[in-house]
Amino acid sequence: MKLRKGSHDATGLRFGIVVAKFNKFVTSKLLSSCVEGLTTHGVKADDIEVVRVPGAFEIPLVARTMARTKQFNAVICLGAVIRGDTPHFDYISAEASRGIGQASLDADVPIIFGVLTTHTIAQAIERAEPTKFNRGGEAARSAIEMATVMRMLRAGEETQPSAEVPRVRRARKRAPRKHKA
Ligand code: INI
Repeated sequence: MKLRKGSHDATGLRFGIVVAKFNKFVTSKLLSSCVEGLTTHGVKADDIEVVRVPGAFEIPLVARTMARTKQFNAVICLGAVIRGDTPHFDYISAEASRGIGQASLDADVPIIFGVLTTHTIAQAIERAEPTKFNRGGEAARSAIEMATVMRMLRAGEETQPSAEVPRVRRARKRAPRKHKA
């Protein structure tokens, strides 16, 4: 059996981030957690390039353009689309998700969907909060995992069995045996 899976060691990798300014009170938190997630896994600050766009609708074009430069091992998209009283939410969120997926396939580079789509402002805040769902940090980890697995696939390498973390089976605690007197 051949096994290939990404790692979380991002040393030497380069990342692009596209972040929407719309709902900045949420997206600025996503951005800081994402950058922190990348740097704690070994990415140098100089190897991260951030581009701001007006809203989530504008993310796919910029993500695709960045990815097509081939200067980045992965591109991360960050945004927050929050439902309002009109159908606007449905158009923006559908176009952002479809466009980001398409951009990744077109450019042949991992592009990560770190765009929140929520019913309420409270849900968005909760998901951007580093101490709660921390979707910014999660997007960083997904980007590293995809960048490393794609590098491996392209080089035709395999994950060494020793790199696998063995599952530790916990012994069930037994009641002490009663000894006959
Ligand atoms: N953009 C977002 O990123 N989030 C939203 O919640 C949002 N809403 O609700 O309108 C939003 N709209 C702006 C949109 O992304 C574009 O920037 C705009 O339509 C110009 O093309």
